[in-house]
Amino acid sequence: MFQEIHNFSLTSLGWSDRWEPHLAEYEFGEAGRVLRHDGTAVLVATEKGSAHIALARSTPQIAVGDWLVVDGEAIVDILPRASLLQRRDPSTGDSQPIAANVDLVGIVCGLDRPVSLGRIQRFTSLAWDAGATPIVILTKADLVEGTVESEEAIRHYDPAAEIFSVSSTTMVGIANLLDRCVGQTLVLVGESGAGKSRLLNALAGRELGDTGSVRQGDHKGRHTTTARQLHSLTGNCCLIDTPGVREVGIHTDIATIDSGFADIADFAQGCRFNDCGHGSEPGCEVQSALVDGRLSLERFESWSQLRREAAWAELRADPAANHRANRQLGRLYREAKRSKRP
Ligand SMILES: Nc1nc2c(ncn2[C@@H]2O[C@H](COP(=O)(O)OP(=O)(O)OP(=O)(O)O)[C@@H](O)[C@H]2O)c(=O)[nH]1
Ligand SMILES: [Mg+2]
Ligand SMILES: [Zn+2]
Repeated sequence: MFQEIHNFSLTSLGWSDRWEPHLAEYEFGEAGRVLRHDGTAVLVATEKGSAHIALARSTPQIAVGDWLVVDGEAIVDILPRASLLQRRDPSTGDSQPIAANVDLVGIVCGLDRPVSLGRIQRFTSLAWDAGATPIVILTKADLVEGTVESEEAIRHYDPAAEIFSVSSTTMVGIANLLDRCVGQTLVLVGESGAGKSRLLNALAGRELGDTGSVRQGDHKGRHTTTARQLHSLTGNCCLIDTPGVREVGIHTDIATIDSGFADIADFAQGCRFNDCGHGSEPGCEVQSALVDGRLSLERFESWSQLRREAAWAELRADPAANHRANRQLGRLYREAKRSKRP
């Protein structure tokens, strides 16, 4: 039975015209969005309310944010996804879905600890790869003198970064961020203790997510949030809170990495040789951009690093391409070694 705990409209759950033709293909059933995934059951919201639906062994992998066609308490199908954010398990190489049908990936960093540019770049790549737009959210602005330095460090690394500095205690920047999220589904990712759940509460204007304290000294969080959950906020914004993760594995390919580094791709267009490795080749525009400061060394190195990781990921995903990938890897390593030389 559907419990009438909320009066959901499909629009408030993120429904839009784009889904209509997909739903129209089904003779019966109605649309419902997955709010939570408990392993053996999903919490699904339809216009009638929300209900827990047990998953059969044959049910395909469902992610929070998925749109389902449900008939009573049966899952008929999953509507084709507009985007899928997934992470790669660093130990097994398997990919795990984080959230489906997200428009924005909010990369949350607490200003009470050093901002990790590497982590931001990894999540940025994951977001583009998912088919979503990354935004960087610097929380706890109330705890620091100013946010400009951190913002500049991030922009130095990624000139196109969209950055929101906020405080969930003084509410500085919250209205601005809410404006950005109208009509969109935003998933919050980042380290434990970064302030994701507190931010959810600040954006919602009520207590939806549990928040926990951080340890004195190293500011590490306590993994307060244990499950991903989608919340419907005002402005038809849907927000998915996630448990903190420390390491994110790259699950993407070289072309996607490059699409997040359009400036480097532009420079590469100017290289004398089509297959320039951007090392010591004559007429390399990337190297000259490094020399005259149009491109920062940090950004170039993170691009090289992510490309190597993507090459590994491609290799794991397709052992048949071993030979080709090995040769490519060898070349990437040689390039990286060369680029490290002053
Ligand atoms: N001063 C201040 N403290 C904040 C702010 N945002 C979060 N905090 C505090 O930081 C601690 C961690 O916040 P949470 O929201 O629980 O962090 P989280 O990212 O959800 O952590 P996990 O659920 O473990 O992944 C809590 O003590 C919050 O009160 C902020 O803007 N300003
Ligand atoms: Mg939390
Ligand atoms: Zn070059």
